[in-house]
Amino acid sequence: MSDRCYESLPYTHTAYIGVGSNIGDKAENCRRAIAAIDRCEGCTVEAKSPLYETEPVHLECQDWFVNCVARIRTDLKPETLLVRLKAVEHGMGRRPGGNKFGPRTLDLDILFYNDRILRTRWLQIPHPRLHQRRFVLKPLCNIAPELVHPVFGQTVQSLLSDLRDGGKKVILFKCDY
Ligand code: PH2
Ligand code: MG
Ligand code: MG
Repeated sequence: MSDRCYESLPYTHTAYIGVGSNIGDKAENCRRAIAAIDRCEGCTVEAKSPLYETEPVHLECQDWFVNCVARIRTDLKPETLLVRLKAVEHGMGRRPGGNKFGPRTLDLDILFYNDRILRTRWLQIPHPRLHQRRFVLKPLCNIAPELVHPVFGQTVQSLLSDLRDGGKKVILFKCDY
């Protein structure tokens, strides 16, 4: 991550990945996931936010999550990146099925891919709910406050300050991991 020479890397795209876990050693799952993404061919992790302990949303009767966000540089097209991220999830014990919003060892979501807008059955970029989620906007703000959402034309910082979610709890947990 830190000892690479970015100047010489051919990676041309910038993507933001949401990372979450609420089963097992949640912080360790997030740390290992980011390391695994960095090892994927065609991807390098350029920045990662602190880890946050976050109150569950959408399905509230489940354990709290640990969440963070990573910025990557990549040569992979979005569909291929999604396949790689699914493989990382699978490698960390995630299995298909289960509640869409329910407990998971690892969840990796593409939040942004350059300023691309993509809406297919399999993949929606920007992530369709990111602007409603404090557990995404808060860590995103740590690494990219000025990033503009290509659909809403608002910065991440402004989306966070406009957010009316009843004050869902997002608590700083760890900066170094
Ligand atoms: N992921 C969900 C549903 N709810 N809540 C929090 N706090 N963090 C998450 O990552 C999360 C969630 C489904 O992807
Ligand atoms: Mg998700
Ligand atoms: Mg997901």
